[in-house]
Amino acid sequence: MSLTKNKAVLNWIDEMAAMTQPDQIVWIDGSEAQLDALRKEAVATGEMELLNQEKLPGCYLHRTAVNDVARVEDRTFICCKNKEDAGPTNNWMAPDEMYAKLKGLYTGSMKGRTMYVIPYSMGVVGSPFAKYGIELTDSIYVVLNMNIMTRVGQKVLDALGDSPDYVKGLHSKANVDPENRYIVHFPEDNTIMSVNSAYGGNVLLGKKCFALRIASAQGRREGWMAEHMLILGIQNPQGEVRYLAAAFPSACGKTNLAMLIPPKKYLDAGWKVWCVGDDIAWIRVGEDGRLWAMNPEYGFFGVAPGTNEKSNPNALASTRKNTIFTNVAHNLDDNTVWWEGLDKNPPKNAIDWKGNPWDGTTSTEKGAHPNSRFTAPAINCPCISPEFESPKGVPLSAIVFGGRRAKTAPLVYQSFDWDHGVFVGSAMASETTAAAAGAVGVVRRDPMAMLPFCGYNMGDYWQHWLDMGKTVGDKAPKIFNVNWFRTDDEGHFIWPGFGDNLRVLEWIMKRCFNEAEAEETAIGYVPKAADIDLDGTDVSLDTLKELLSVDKELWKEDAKGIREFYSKFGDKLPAKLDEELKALEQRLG
Ligand code: GTP
Ligand code: SPV
Ligand code: MN
Repeated sequence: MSLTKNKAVLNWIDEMAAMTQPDQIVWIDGSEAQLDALRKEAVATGEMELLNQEKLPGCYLHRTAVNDVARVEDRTFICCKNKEDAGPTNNWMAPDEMYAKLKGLYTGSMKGRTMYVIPYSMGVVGSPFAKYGIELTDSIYVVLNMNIMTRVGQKVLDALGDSPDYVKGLHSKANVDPENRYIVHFPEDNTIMSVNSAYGGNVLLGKKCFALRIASAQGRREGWMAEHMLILGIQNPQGEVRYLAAAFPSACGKTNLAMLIPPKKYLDAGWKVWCVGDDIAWIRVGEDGRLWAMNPEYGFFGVAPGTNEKSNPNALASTRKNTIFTNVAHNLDDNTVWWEGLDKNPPKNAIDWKGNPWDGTTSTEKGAHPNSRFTAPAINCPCISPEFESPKGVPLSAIVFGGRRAKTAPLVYQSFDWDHGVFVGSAMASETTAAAAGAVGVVRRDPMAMLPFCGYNMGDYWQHWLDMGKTVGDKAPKIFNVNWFRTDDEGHFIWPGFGDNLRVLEWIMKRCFNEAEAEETAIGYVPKAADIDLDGTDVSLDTLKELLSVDKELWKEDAKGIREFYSKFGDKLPAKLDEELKALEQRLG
């Protein structure tokens, strides 16, 4: 039975059902009774496994196909009328051609299956900043994950009323055929179509597809921004909470930074970090003329490997109930989960992420896939911010960019001003990770951590950033760049990272409130070494100086790389960014 009288919604569902031909259509109302029946069904069919309910109440394990464990960037498309509007960093096909191609793949793809209709909201239902979507899917796993990651159910349809203003999302896992896998966005139609995958970012359409690719295009039209950013609040010993948003590429530390636990000295002094979001920020100009950031999601789809009691206790705590684990190792002795970096005691009697028997004490194979994930409700997080459900979000004092750079980028630096900060973001580079299919550890340009997620021409996107800066003027957040990943000659990380990153955030926040000094370099303002508190670390002052050093020769090389990257954008490159690059080249000599 349908849960709405909305004609636009009903007509579209009719059309999609006629094409995919499901045996039945089930509307997700958001009730616990319905969700629980779906969990039981998924367990009965083997789609999910029920874990130890004493140790992990409400938790399940799921394994995806071995060929389907990460986002697929080379099969992700932005289909707008003009190719130029997708830009040189996106795959493009003409909308008509793509719709026709997809029709072939979707026709009959849900035969013998149920089509679930998931009404969901990005942001607090009913708030002026929320946006609604409907995802049609033939996967219970998708329904249950969407229910954790977004606000789902009847309340969303009630808030939508008879408005046609929602994002249409069609997902069919079809045969999970990698050769016919497509993740397609039609920003001009607010439509997403995903086929032949059943993995995370490819199929939880509220996340990267809507909240970044479609929303970035909406934000450009409507004067706001959708960014691949965590949002956190830092409470200082005086009790003030100051907020920042940070863009790091996939698997480069957003979840970890967002849930940071301060080092002992800071804890004792009364510092606390509040998590508002760990992956996506929607940023608008507030009534006070400042930039405000809200997290449109409702849960975390976090990287499991490396998460442990020491590195990120808050993330681990978030996964102790009502969580779905994907592609981790299954410990058969106590029916729990394990992943590399959880502890030093891998299970002996286990099933690995591929579904094979696995003895962690002897096997050289990994138990969990490097991109294995947990889907956990945000409210599970011990440090979730009291502002998490505040519809308009929190006011930003700082925006931070960062990536994985073994060399070149110092631990932290500040841009000279907003426009220079946009340049810094546009020139970001980072080593690729397991979050996307393809080679790992290759340095590539990843502007604002949005390379795989920008729903329009990246040149226009940079111009939008410059324009937003003009709108907020001197109320703009200060812009910084960080790098937790500098390595020594043996390839070891030099900076301890994780909780100790607060030492860097402290300097960043002080800079925003004129409470700390800096040294001017060719690339921006760098802290005076004495201004980063090393008390309680093993880091020596010399090592810190090394971490903060700017090697002009490496930067000259980098500037060449930026120029080459920029050349792809032709006249879409904002003149201002070309000027910023020339100014950098001049400062480097
Ligand atoms: P997505 O969910 O893919 O967008 O990733 P993310 O940016 O949230 O990355 P996440 O915080 O999950 O971190 C990914 C990996 O980076 C994990 O293996 C972490 O252990 C590692 N990591 C995070 N922070 C640090 C740090 O400060 N130093 C070091 N050396 N590693 C870190
Ligand atoms: C990322 O890859 O940046 C993620 C995971 O956050 S996914 O949802 O798969 O995109
Ligand atoms: Mn992400």
